Amino acid sequence: MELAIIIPTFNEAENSRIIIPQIHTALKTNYTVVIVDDNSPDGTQNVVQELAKTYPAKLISRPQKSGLASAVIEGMNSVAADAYIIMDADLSHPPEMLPKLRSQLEIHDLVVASRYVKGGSISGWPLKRRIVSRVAIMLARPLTPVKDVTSGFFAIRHECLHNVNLRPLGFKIGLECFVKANWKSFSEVPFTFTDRRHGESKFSRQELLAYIRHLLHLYAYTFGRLAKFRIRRTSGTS
Ligand SMILES: Nc1nc2c(ncn2[C@@H]2O[C@H](COP(=O)(O)OP(=O)(O)O)[C@@H](O)[C@H]2O)c(=O)[nH]1
Ligand SMILES: [Mg+2]
Repeated sequence: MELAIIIPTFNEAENSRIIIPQIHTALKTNYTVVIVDDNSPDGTQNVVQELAKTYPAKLISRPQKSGLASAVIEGMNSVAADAYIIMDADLSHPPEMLPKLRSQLEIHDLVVASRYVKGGSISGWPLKRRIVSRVAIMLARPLTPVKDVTSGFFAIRHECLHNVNLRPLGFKIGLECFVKANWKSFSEVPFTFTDRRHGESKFSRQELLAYIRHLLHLYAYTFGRLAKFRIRRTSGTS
């Protein structure tokens, strides 16, 4: 199975220098790292181009900061792969988990690295961010059986996204895929999320508002589809 590891970056020069070799140590073969960078002023692109001489890495360069979700979608559209693994650059998502995600992809269409199943945890987040995360998860509960709905570390087979219209809204491209993609089986594997050591978080109050808008869109999408399905059944068409 050929994997594309999709990593959105904005000002992640230091982390990119660390994560690309770590991914290679974890996976060795049959993968390409796709870094989608939004013209980071800290020289992320130079670092990636330099490392691409040694490692299977590809840089997608965008002219300006345009959001995490749209970067991931652009990354997925830029490469041919049997499956994608989406992760952050900041080492919160440990590359040592990648072999586990790859082996689970042989069994399941969707594999989520999860902070909220037995054995998963979060290290280094202040209480406020933990509470925000819990509330965010509760609000999305009716949309998907995935427990860690806001996880940004997940793997999905390419075929599950065929004819799926992913909207580049906000930060939570995982939730967008969990709700809309055509997956038949999924698993959640526990991991410990560690807060970033280098660089700054791009998560902001604005992203929280974008999350609420995203939820409204997904509720309309899910329950609109359900209503259409019911109408079709009662009127006898298929
Ligand atoms: N290309 C791109 N990457 C982004 C953008 N916003 C965030 N990222 C990247 O998305 C990942 C997650 O962002 P991060 O700031 O760590 O968010 P947090 O973990 O929720 O605090 C990191 O690799 C960021 O560099 C963006 O607008 N464009
Ligand atoms: Mg982070």
